[in-house]
Formats: sequence, structure tokens, C-alpha cells
Amino acid sequence: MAEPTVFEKIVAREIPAEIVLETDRIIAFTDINPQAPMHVLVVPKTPAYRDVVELAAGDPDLLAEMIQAAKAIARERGDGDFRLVFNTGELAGQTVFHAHAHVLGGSLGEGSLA
Ligand code: DGP
Repeated sequence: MAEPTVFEKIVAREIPAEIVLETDRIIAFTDINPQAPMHVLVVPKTPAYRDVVELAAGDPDLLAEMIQAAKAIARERGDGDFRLVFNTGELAGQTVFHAHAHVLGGSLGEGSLA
């Protein structure tokens, strides 16, 4: 068995997080190192998918649910607009290999990619 990721520990309430939304299949919490005025991570509770590509292939409905959750969070915490970022692979800056979406909102700056 692989070591649990930090996101599994947040799902299990083994480490604290500022949780902003939770359903049966998803948890969302503020990023520990925010890159925008609103920076929330939307995470499927299952650790089965290492990244968004695996998730899209394995459970597209769950990915769709994450995108709807992103919209709800952006409406609640900002002006409703948001940028969705999926770092995919180490060279792209992925550090936690448990699929997740970065939901960024607020004043992002022109052309900023987070
Ligand atoms: P990525 O680089 O795409 O794998 O993003 C991982 C994000 O997870 C990164 O922006 C920082 C965030 N993160 C890492 N550890 C923790 C933690 O313990 N709590 C919270 N809230 N966020 C974390």
C-alpha cells in the first residue's frame, strides 16, 4: 500500500484544514499556500486517481461533480468567476499525487497562470 497522501489525511481528519465544502465524494478546502485571493482545492475523497487524466478516464462523473463544486465555491466566496488548474505530473509542478483541482479567483492579474 502506498503511503497516504496529505489529502487522504485531510479527508480522514488526521490533519486540519479549512473545509469549505464537503459531499459524499468530494472535499474542498483552502490551499495552505494561496496563489490568489481565493485559492481552494477541490479533491475527490477517493485516492484511486493520481491525477486528473486518470480521474477523467476512470470516473468522468466525479470530475464533472468537482467542476460544479468549483462553480459553487466561486459563487459563494468570490464573484462567481474562477480559474481551474490541474497540475499534472512532477515537471508541471504537481506535488500531491491525489487528483485535485485548484480553484483560483479574485484579482489574478492579467495572464497569470497561478
Ligand atoms: P499541486 O502542486 O498541484 O500538487 O498542489 C498541491 C497543493 O496542495 C499545493 O498548492 C499546496 C497544497 N497543500 C499541500 N499540503 C497541504 C496541507 O497540508 N493543507 C492544505 N490546506 N493544503 C496543502
